[in-house]
Amino acid sequence: MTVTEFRTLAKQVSNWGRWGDDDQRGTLNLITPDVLKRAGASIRQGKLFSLAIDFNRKGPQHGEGRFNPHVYMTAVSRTWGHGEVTACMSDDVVHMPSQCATQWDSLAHFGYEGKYYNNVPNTVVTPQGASRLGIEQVARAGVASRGVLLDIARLRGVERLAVEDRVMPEDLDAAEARQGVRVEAGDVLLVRTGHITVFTRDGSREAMTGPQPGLHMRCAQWFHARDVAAVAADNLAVEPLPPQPELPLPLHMLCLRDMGLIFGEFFDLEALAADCAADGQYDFFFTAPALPVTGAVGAAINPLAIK
Ligand code: UVW
Repeated sequence: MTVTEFRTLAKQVSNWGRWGDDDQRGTLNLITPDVLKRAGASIRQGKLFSLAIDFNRKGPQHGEGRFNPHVYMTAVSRTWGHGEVTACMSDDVVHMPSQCATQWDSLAHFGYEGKYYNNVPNTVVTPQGASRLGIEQVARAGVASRGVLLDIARLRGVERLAVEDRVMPEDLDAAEARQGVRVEAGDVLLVRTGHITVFTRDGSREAMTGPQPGLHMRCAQWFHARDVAAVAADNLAVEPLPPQPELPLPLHMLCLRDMGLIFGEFFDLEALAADCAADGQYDFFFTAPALPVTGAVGAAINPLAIK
């Protein structure tokens, strides 16, 4: 994929101005009351799946930069009261990067050529946080909709994709056809590569954060054509790693900056995918609210799929 192709794609998928020049919610605007009602109707069996990996010191981060969560106790079973009945109370502090495990990227997380979504200059992000497009925008929009899982590993008949594999738009079409489901406007799309199992099953942080399979940048066109509200996957960056110096993380650039479409990463889709394969229901109610932390550019989350 050349830079020229990238620029052509960027023009095709741009949503700048679509919901107004001041819009900060991007494709989350596609989750309309009708979409939410349809989402509710996709709870048909009463099964619930948590799609988060565990948040603890044994998480996938290592090396410089991002680190794994630390829990510090600020009160350890402290005794309250002096009478016959004494109470005990514990409090804590959780110290972690927003992007250390299962997460949303806000629209202030990734841009290019000095701009974030909707022509917002990158100077809105300062050491104190983002004054526009922060995660509070995602939090207030909610992130609850119909979710659809497209299982690309199962489509290709493998446990997980190989490091050099790319998910192309044609794979998304083929998975829909095989699974008998269609991604509609306002849906949250979950894509399974199986890559998370290098960490959850094999315990390799290096493989989890190293070279890995992911969605090719041409998938941006597919997301745009279908009016997807958000996209999440079971790898580190939705798209393949490592980034190429001449075009770093092109799917991030096209989706977060040009479309205003947020990414969910480090989703553990294994149990959900096995259940979907068993019962044939690949759509569900999906919710993954972020905490409205003013100015943060990402959020740790516990996404839920309810069938
Ligand atoms: C990077 O910032 C590299 O990616 P992510 O959105 O996956 O956290």
